[in-house]
Amino acid sequence: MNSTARTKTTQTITTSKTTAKAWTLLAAGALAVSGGLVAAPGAASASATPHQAEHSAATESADPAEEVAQVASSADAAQAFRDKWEGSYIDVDGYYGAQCWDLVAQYAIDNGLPALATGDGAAAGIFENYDTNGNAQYWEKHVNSTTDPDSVPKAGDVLVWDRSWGGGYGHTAVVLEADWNNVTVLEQNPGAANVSTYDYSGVMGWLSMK
Ligand SMILES: [Ca+2]
Repeated sequence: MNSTARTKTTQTITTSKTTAKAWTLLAAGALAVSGGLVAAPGAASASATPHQAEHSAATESADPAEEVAQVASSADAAQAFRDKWEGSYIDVDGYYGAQCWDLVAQYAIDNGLPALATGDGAAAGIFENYDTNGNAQYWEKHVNSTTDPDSVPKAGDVLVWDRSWGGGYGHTAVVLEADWNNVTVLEQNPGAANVSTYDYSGVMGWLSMK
């Protein structure tokens, strides 16, 4: 896993993604407008390849509605969690005081799920042992990519850092907001539940509630 900070900027990624989509739509006789790409009225019927335009539109609009609903729900969960716990010391297991793990465990519990399992007692284990610790039943795993522009966590995901963090135990927190370069989380240890912003150094990935 590459634990170095991402080097590509948001602008680079946006340009790259826009260019790719623009090519598809323009090839189908569509029109790019500022703030997004929208097919020009009548473009499909005037195009030599209307089926390509229809296919593109269907492909891009079928799942996003469902995706938007999930994102909203997940963001709501993150906001509710922050409203309830920011400034508090959370100690779910009664061991070692308010650890980083206690916060994400409480987050799972608040959402009707079992406390996130580590498999080995380390925060990093939440992610490293995903295939065996039981988290797969309730959470979807996303590996942090330094090249895939879609590799950005959403509000409400549980972020997990590698063992370069936390004195070899890793680190974990609840995502409040994220873009390609930075992620803002609610975390604890050190300190009570608090909001911090980081780049992606050492981030192995994140888990999304299924
Ligand atoms: Ca604890």
